[in-house]
Amino acid sequence: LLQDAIQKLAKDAVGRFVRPNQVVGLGSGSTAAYIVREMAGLKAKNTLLCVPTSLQIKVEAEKSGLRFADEGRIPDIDIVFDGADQIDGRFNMIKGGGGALLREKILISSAKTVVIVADEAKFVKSFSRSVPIEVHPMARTSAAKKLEEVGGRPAMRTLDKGYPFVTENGNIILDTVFSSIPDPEKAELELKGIAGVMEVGLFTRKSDVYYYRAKSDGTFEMV
Ligand code: DER
Repeated sequence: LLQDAIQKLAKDAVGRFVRPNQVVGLGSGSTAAYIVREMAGLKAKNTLLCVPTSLQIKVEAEKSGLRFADEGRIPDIDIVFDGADQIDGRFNMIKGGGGALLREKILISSAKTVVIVADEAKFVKSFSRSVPIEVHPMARTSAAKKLEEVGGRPAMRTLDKGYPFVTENGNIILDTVFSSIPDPEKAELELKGIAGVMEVGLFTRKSDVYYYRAKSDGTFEMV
């Protein structure tokens, strides 16, 4: 039922927001993949230029027969579709569960319009999960120490056999638990200031963002 809801919302979002000749940013994750699959059926598909944020979504876009823009087109992103790991009551987001947060934030910060698609479980009053923090491998210990000094509990993200997860930028991710994040905007800036931190999975609300919520009863809503 939830999959049906995501399928329906993807159809609605693509129909409502995608126009011919757009440069479209593609966020990563399984929910964003529904959007990309929906784009396969667009009549104007060949007029679009896409900018993927990971190999995962790039492969989905290739399967959908989509064309790609040169990354230099980043300032011209008309719209970006992306998922999220948590969305709080003031529409701040935790992202990075898929490890693509650095490229996702580049697109989201430059796109004219942002469309976030997420299932209802992702919408919370206040954050209740770790914050993915992308760190240069050289700073894996020094940044972890600084994160502890500001009250975080960092843990290097590993694959199932204990191998460190490495992002497409060659960095590691420290999933960091904070007891509370009263001011996500301030926290984002403070954490970004730690040497070796390449990106922080806190995305504070910017204008022109639309949120789709898929519900387990098979329906969806724009919030
Ligand atoms: O990495 C991210 O921020 C992604 O948006 C992601 O974590 C959401 O992925 P999902 O749609 O597969 O839950």
